[in-house]
Amino acid sequence: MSKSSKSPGKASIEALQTSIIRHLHTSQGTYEEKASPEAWWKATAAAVNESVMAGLTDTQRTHSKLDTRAVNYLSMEFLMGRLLSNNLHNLGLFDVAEKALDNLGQNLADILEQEPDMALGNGGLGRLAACFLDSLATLNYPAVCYGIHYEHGLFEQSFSKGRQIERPDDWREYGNPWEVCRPESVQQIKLYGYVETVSQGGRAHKIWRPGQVVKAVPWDIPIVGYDGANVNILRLWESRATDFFDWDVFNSGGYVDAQAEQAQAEAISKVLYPNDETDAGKELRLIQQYFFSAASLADIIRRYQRAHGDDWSRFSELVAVQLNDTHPAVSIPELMRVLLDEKGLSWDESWAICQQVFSYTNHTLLPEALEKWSLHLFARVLPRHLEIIFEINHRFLSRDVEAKWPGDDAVKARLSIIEESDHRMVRMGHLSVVGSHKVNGVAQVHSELVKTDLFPEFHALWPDKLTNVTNGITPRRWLKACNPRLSALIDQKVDADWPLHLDKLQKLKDFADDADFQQAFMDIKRQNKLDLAAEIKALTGVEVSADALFDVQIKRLHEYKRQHLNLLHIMALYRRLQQDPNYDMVPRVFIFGAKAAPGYRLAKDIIYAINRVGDRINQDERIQGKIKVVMLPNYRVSLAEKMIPAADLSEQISTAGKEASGTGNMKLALNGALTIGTLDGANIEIAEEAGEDNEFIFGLTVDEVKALNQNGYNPYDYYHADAELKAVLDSLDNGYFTPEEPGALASIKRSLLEGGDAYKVLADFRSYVDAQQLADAKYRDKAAWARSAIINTATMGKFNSDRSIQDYVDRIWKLTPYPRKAK
Ligand code: 26Q
Repeated sequence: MSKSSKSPGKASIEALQTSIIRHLHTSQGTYEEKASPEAWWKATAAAVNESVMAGLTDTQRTHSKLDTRAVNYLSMEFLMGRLLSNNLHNLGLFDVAEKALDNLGQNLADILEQEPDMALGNGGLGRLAACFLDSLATLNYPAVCYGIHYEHGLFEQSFSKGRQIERPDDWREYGNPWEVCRPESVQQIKLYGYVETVSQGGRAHKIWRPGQVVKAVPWDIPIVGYDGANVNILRLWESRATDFFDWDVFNSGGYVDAQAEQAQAEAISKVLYPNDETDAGKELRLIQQYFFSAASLADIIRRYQRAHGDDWSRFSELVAVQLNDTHPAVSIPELMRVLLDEKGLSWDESWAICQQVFSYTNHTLLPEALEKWSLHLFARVLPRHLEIIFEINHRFLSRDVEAKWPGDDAVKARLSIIEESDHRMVRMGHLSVVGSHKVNGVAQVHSELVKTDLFPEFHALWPDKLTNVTNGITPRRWLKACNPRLSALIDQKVDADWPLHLDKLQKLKDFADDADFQQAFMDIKRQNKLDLAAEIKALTGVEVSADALFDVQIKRLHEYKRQHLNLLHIMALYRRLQQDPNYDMVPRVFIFGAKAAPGYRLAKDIIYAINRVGDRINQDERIQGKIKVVMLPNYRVSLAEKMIPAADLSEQISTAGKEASGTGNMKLALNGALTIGTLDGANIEIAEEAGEDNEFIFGLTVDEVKALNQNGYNPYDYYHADAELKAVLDSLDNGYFTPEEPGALASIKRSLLEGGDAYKVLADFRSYVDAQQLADAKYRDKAAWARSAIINTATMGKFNSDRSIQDYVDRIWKLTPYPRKAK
């Protein structure tokens, strides 16, 4: 396999060129003079697919022949982004393709832009799953990843007069060259209905009579590991109607009509829910969860039985199932149901298998994000599963909990899988902890809080169950592919195999004080900033200077992530400039990217505020361009790839204790941005690696936030004590930025004062402004800034998703790598 540092061979260029032309002629039905950029993209993808599919066949044959233990990664979300560039890099064909297309009079970069993002996720959790796919394949671990084949991924965002507008995402509108439909592996999924108890050989046997059956159709997307490694499968389920119709059930009154039922079946995989960190409790969402969990388990069981028939003794030896948050937690009662009701195993045998097979990753502590389902809804959609959950709960409380805390009903109520309130609920987090052998948080501090605050009694009961696996990101996409200039410099200074051994970047530390290297490093940053400046101009019409400090905050819009704290700082600087146009500050471009959940009013108001304040500032000639504010529309993976290499400063400013990990923080630091951040999530570990001298840490700690809450937090204290803060907040509701609509930004001020400021924005404001001042001062010292930027890149080795996956493998999944057969 050719590495990018070697120049590609003539023979491989010609072979790819021939293949592209063949696909242009024979699959696209067009020719060189006439082909659209889209046809070139598809022909190139088809040519690349020849290598992809060869790798897929080798890998799958090897894993099946050797009957390997595999992990099955279940996730409602996979935020893949674009695949062509990634596949070219991982196959070592990027430079080959560049030359081949150049010979054909085409530009690879333009062709890559034709590909729509595969945006089947909201944010961090979905992108983490995508990085893990890359690492699992690269490290040659047998893995199958399962999710939903959404027809519409995360909505497309635009702004109309500063307000967010959502439009449906149509990523497959013109076909997707990467996916293969596998009709031979279709599954039938039951829903609704009732449970019948029949006596069989003296034993009560349960039969679920469903009210509806839908088809789950699998689409496979090959996942190419780096440098000749395995090609694994991402299997996404699409829902279709069946002709199943149970008159018994529907005669009793549930029937609407056949057309409506078909539409309902096909609605299951229609659209990704655009909320993150809030649980809407909608029936369709529960059905989505069950639909893909049941289809995936049936698929896992089918593969197992193909080799082992009805011998269940080796199931837990060969199968690991990872639950990406509680979204697939209904898999636990589903596996119980299949083993008990369909395969005839005993309760104890089935339960032992479940606990050995499942493990669960928690991604949040926010109470509003912890999933709960109403018992009524659950009973209607999944009647048999609710019975099983009751039985799991009964045995758990009367054996495990009773043995540890005899007679303690209060602890039983707290640990119960069923929340007893006027409206009884199934707690999916509790179900996941009880049904798994390992539960992990996603950064050190988060995992500690899972033990002490979220599940303290589970931790007391099972001290070895709760653990940490710090998140990571794939260096292939998030450095090699997105930042080719810096990658080439690292190839020169380190070694070309750093994408497989990110710790090797430590060597860059040796050059941190070398003036020539600093120059080279910052020249690259400047080039990347020029590229982004052109993109900003194209997307927003705003002109920005590459000499300014690029201050970047990119993540979902949420109060706890505190984009409005960033905005208050911008408003404070603007106010200083208005009072004194010669106010001495380093020119800055504040760059945002964020989507708000369509129903999250305040988040949308914050987007509006950033856009309106930005418009005003960008147009104000008195400030001589010292501040520019832009919010780029439709933030997504492919836009992140353009923004991250150009960032000087990385905004990681969540309220301490709220951001489980963060992964954008890792991507930005790896590309040489300095972090301004709170001691939250993985920021803490990033600061440990890079050293606090190379960052701007500010704000309350987790313990200080807790203390403030206990002692009674009053945001008015900060409002009255800080004249600048007061003036800035007042300008939100005096119509200063929106004269035609004076109250338009008032909701933000209201949430921070009357609303109680749940996320401590006012408490952290002054400390944040001070940290920003330090960043300003440091940026004036070019050598000091360059040194810190280099050290950031050099010390991010820990945050390689290969390391995260190796942690899962060693401590949870216990897998052995199997390289695909010799190439
Ligand atoms: C739940 C119920 C109903 C509808 C939607 C949801 C839902 C969907 C997505 C709840 C949460 C999510 C996504 C959460 C998420 O992305 N969490 C982030 O996970 C990252 C990877 O571990 C962390 O780095 C981030 O800190 C965390 O916020």
